[in-house]
Amino acid sequence: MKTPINKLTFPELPYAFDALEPHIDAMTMEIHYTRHHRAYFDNLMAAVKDTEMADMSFDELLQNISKYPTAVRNNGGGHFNHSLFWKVMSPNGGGKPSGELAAAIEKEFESFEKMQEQFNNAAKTRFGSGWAWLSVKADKSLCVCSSPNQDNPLMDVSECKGIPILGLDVWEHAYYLKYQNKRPDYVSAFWNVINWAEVEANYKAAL
Ligand code: MN3
Repeated sequence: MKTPINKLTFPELPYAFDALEPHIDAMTMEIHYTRHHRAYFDNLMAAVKDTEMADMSFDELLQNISKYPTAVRNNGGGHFNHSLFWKVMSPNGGGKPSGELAAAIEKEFESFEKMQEQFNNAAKTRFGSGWAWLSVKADKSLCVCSSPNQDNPLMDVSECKGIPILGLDVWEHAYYLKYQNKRPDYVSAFWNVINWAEVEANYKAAL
């Protein structure tokens, strides 16, 4: 996002709280969007107010995040990550990608199923709170990884740099009400709501 940070707005949720049932329950969606994401957004705005960061583009800030306060890293990451997360899900989601994205996945991972296996593994084995990602690297190839806390592959501190095109929130707040400690069940359910048209649009934009 090239938008200056002080011009960012809190995004609309593109569907109703109960739209992703039964895979993601309505109460989790409501709390996650209206409280967790809202808090990251409000805290980001408060952290950049009256600083040089306010006029920077959001992408530029994330790409240079090591120079800025931890509150900006955590809340800026939180805002970016959740904004992406809501959009890569849809009540009409699921299935498999098509077109250029499908071809790129087969080229990199051999098959959709092998990419899925790597992604599931990244999501399940991230210890504590974090995210799993499918990203486009600088050489335009795809990669799967996970990150701690609210970090993401755009950040200069990331161990797996790239432009994220698909992300899964594996913080307990994303699944605990419905799945309790069974993170693998939540990770499996995610595939039923992925909006592949959006992920493919993200892929094309990243090239
Ligand atoms: Mn979250």
